[in-house]
Amino acid sequence: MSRHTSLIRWVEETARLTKPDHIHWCTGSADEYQNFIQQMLKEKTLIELNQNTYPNCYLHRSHPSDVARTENLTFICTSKKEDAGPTNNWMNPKEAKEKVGKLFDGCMKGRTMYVIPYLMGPSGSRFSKVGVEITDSLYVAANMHIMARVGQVALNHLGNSDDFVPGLHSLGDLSPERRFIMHFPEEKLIWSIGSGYGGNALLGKKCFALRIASYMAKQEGWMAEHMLIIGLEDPSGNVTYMAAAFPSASGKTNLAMMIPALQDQGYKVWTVGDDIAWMYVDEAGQLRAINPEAGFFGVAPGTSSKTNPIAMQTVKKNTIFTNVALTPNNEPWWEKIGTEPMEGLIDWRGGAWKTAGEPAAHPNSRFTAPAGQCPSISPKWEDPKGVPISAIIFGSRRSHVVPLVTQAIDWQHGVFLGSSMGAETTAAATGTVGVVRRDPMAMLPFCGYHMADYFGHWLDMGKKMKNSPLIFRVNWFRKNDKGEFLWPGYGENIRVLKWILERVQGKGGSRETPIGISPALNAIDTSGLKLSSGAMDQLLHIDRDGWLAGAEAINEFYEKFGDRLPVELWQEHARLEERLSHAP
Ligand code: GTP
Ligand code: SPV
Ligand code: MN
Repeated sequence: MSRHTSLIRWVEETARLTKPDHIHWCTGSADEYQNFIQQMLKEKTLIELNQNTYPNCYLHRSHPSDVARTENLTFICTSKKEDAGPTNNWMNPKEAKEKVGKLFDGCMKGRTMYVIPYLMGPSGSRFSKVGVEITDSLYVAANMHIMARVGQVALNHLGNSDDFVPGLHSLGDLSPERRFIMHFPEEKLIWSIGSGYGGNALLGKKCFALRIASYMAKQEGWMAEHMLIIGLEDPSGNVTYMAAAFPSASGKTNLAMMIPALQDQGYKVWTVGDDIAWMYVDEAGQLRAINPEAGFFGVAPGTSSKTNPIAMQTVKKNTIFTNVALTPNNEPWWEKIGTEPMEGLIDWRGGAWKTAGEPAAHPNSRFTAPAGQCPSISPKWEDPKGVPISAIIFGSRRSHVVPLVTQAIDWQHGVFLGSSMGAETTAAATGTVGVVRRDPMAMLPFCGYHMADYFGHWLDMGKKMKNSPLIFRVNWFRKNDKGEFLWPGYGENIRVLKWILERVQGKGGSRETPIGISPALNAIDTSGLKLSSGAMDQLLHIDRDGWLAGAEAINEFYEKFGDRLPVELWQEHARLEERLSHAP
C-alpha cells in the first residue's frame, strides 16, 4: 500500500521483532472502523450501548491496574542525562532499547499488528505532522481513528518525505512491572508497552503531540503546548482567540465547550481544541495556533447537562466510553452526570455497584468523540493557518492563595507565572490526588526535554512576536473555610473571560498588586450571579503570607535547575519577593 521505503522498512523490522500473525495497514475508512468495532464486540473487549439513545456508542473496560497515565514509568531517553532535565525520568537510549526491546520480542505472537499512519493537524497545513503508530490493540486503533486523521490523508501529507514520527505500542502483558512509555526525542521515536490506556497508548496525543513535538518545536522555533484553544465571540460578533493551559483533569475541555452565562449579553465560545495547541509566529509576528487532534478524549465524571451541555451532546453518538458505569438501560453513567445512581448499576469494573462511597465510574473514566460533531466547533478549527492568539491563560486547581484572575505585567512576567504555577494533582495520572506540586505551563509530565531550556524557549518566542498575547493566571478552584468552592465555575467562567477580553481590547478596570495586575473593584461582571457575601473579596484576596510561602516553594523548584534556569526568571522571582515585602 505504501511507497514509502523507510516506513516499509520500519514496519518490516518491527514485525521481525514482535512476530505478529497478521499485519493490517489502516486505511482510516468508516468501514474499517465498523469492522474494528464488530471484532471487539465479538472478542468482548467492547460492549454495545443502547443504540436508540446512544447510536454507534460503545463501552470499553480497561484492565483495573491500567486506568491512567503512569508518570513514574514514562521516560525521556536522550543520549545525555542532563538534556532530559531534573523533572523527567531518564534512561540511556541504548539501555532503554535493550531493556524494552526484550519485552517487544515476540509480543505480538498470535495477534494482529495494526499499522496506523496518522496526521496531526488539519490536512493541507504546513504545521501538520505525520506519525505512524504500530499497535496490537484494536481499542487503540479505533480510538486513533477518532483522535487523529488516519490513513491515506497522512500518507498524502508525507508525500516523498521520510519525515514521520514512528511509535511502537504493544499491550504486552499489561503488568505495571513491565510497563514502559519511552521517548527518544533525538530520533523522534516512541516505544510504549504494557498499557492500553489513553495517553500511554494513543501515541499521537501526549507522546507525539507534546513530548516529541515540544522537542521538535524548540529546535524549529515553534511551540507544542498542553492547551485548549477557543474563539470568544463578543456581543458585536468579533471573535478573539485564546489558548489556555490547565493540568490534566483541571478544566480544559469544560472551558473549551463552555456555554457562557451572561446569555443576554450575547457572548459565545467556539471550540477549536480542548487539549493540545501547536503554535507558531507568522510573518507578521502574530502568534497562531492549530489543534493537532481530531477528537476529544475527555474526562466523564462531573460532565452533565448543567456543567457542560455541549460535551453531553457531543458524546451522544459515535463515541467510545472507557471505564464509565453502565445503567440497566445500557446507557453510560458517571458521578455527577445529573441522575442518581440506580438499582442495577454496573460499575466500571463490570460488577454490580454496591459499595457506597466507591465511585461507580472510575474518576479518570473518559469519552472519545469526534471533534467535528461538537455543536460549538469553530468554523476555523481546521483552518490550515490556525487562529491568531490574543491571550494565553494559565490555570490550575488551588484551594488556597491563588486568586480568581491575575494579569501578567508583560511577557516575561507571564512566563514567570506559567513556569512557577503550583497545581493540585488529579486522577488523570496514578499517584496521590490533591497534593500541590509545581506544574509549569501544565507541562510537567509532557515536556520532552530540559524544563529550564523550555522556559528559555518561551522567553525567546516572546521576542519573535510583534504584539505578544497578554498572559493571565486563573483559578476556578479556590475554597472557603468549609472546603466549598467559592466560585461557581463552568459557564460562569465567562465573567473572567470577559475581563480578559476587555484587557486585550485595552479596556477593563485594573489595579496593580504585588503578584501582578488584578481586576479593579467591580471590574468582574457579577450581574445576576448569586455569590455568598464576601465571596468575591475572598476570590480576589491576595494572601501575603501564602504568597511568601509560595515564593519559597518557587525558589526550591527553580534551584533544581541550577545554572540552566534563565536569569530572567530569577529576576522575576526577586521582583515578586520585593513587591511582597512592601505590601501591607
Ligand atoms: P484532561 O483531559 O485530563 O487534560 O482534563 P481537562 O483539563 O480537559 O479537564 P476537564 O475539563 O475534563 O475537567 C476535569 C474535571 O474538572 C471535571 O470533573 C470537571 O467537571 C471539573 N471542572 C471543570 N471546570 C470546572 C470549573 O470551572 N469549576 C469546578 N469546580 N470544576 C470544574
Ligand atoms: C491528560 O491526562 O492530560 C489527558 C488524558 O488529556 S491522556 O490522554 O491520558 O493523557
Ligand atoms: Mn490533557
